[in-house]
Amino acid sequence: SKITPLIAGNWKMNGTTAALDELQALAKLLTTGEAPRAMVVLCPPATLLAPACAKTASAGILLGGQDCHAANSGAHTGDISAAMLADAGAQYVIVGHSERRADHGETSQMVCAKAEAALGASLLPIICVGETEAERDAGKAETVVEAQLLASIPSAADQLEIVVAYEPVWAIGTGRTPDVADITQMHARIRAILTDQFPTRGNTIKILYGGSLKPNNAREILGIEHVNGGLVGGASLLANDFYTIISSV
Ligand code: G2H
Repeated sequence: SKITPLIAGNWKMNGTTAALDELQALAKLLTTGEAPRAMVVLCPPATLLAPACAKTASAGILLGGQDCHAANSGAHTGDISAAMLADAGAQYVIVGHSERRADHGETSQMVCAKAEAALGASLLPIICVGETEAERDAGKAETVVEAQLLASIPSAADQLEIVVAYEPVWAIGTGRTPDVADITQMHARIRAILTDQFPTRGNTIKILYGGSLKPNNAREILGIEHVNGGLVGGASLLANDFYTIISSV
């Protein structure tokens, strides 16, 4: 398709400066091997963004944050703004990951405000949605994802670039993935919603799949229509595994 695929790694709360060696190894694989078809984004802990820049720039690896506050600055102890992430070298930021929604009570309205803040700081937000296992079992997966999409994506998405990540909650870190047919159906549904909501850009918004994407299932999942790349957690921590996934596109 004409959409350039994107593979994003999400290190979550993993990695100290020692992990920069792994990043160096990834950079080496990317510069010595065949040039990947996909764009590569790595979202390390915010503490590693600035030191990661030196390792990633020459290999074309882009950097992202894992969350941002909706405000630019102010009395928000412990939070990080989109402008701060940009200043540390990020070009992307994940917002609304299910772990943020679950652990920090983030609603879709809050996620939307974060995505707007990201766009305001010239970051591309990677906006995450996905149903729980109970919701899927109840036949509500598509309804839940649709409601999350409509409430989480800023209207500016028809003028500015955003990325959507579909991550079924029950597939995250569990080693379980949906059937190809289920991913196919959900991504087609998401594409239809995006095209309907955003007549100008909806057709080109990247829709990533996330949830136990591994070297052994990447080729099949990344080959599905309207899967424009992946958001990789656990398997992005090891350079060889992440590189295998990147090379599967
Ligand atoms: C989903 C994914 C990355 P994992 O959260 O965001 O993690 O690949 O470990 O399931």
